[in-house]
Amino acid sequence: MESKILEKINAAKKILIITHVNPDGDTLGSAVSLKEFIKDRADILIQTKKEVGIPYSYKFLEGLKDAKFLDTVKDEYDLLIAVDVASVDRIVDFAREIFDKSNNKINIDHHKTNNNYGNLNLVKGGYSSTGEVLYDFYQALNIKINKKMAEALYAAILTDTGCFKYENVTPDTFIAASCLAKTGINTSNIAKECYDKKPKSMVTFQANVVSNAKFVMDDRVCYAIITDDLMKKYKVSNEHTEGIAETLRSINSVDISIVLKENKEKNSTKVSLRSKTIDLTQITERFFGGGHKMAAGCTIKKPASVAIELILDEIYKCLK
Ligand SMILES: [Mn+2]
Repeated sequence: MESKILEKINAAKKILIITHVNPDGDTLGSAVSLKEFIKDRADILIQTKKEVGIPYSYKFLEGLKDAKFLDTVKDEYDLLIAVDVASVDRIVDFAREIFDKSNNKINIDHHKTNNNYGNLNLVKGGYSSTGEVLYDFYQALNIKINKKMAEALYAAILTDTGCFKYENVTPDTFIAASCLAKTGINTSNIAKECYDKKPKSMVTFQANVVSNAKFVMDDRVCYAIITDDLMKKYKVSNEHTEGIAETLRSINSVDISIVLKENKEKNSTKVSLRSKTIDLTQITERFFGGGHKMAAGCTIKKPASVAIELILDEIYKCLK
């Protein structure tokens, strides 16, 4: 599979590397490593409007500088590579049109729920991150990982493992991280860029959300609802909700934390779940969502007040 993918990359004139909606460090870092490898023939797509821009934590990745956005990307690519995109519905709007039309799609991912939607699929379900999948990809093909690629891959692995904390970490993850560190990248600085660049509004907003969280089932389950009005009040956007579910899960008694982000206009609610012990994919799959065992999500076409009842019903069944 690796050499088939390399053939496709070598044969293509113009390549679009597609990151998933609500981009995280894994999708962006993976994309940057590919861009640094392919160079000028490749563009990275970030699925927001240009005015929203590059997520604040990942501006240090130089490869994102000339990224395309949903309102600036053109239909001019003969090869599409989706990185860390668990399912096609994480590709939206015009990007989805381009994607559905193409017969030359590569899918590189590590989500167990990935259904191999590409024409070529490099999906390794047990891997910590797409960054680690790509690290192996370069190794298998004897492709030299330069410092810029290493920096991006390290950021991808670091963030998708919660700083090497999560269950998805294997001995091979540390080997990959070690080899990347040996290229001479500044690992401490990468961690600072990823975690210590939060805007003040984000931290105060999150403090508000956390302090209004509700606890049920003897404090084993905890949930917080985020409304558009609250986000407007603090002048924050979607990327600033990142980390709330992890904060709630870090409470001693909590098994499952839930963050519900209500979109009044669309009458729908985006649900993010985090768990310490329960496999969440059995819950999110009922709502056509996906993810990993300990971190998963779904979108429910109901207001948050209804969505939480539906989710809690499913959780009660699992916790019983
Ligand atoms: Mn990932």
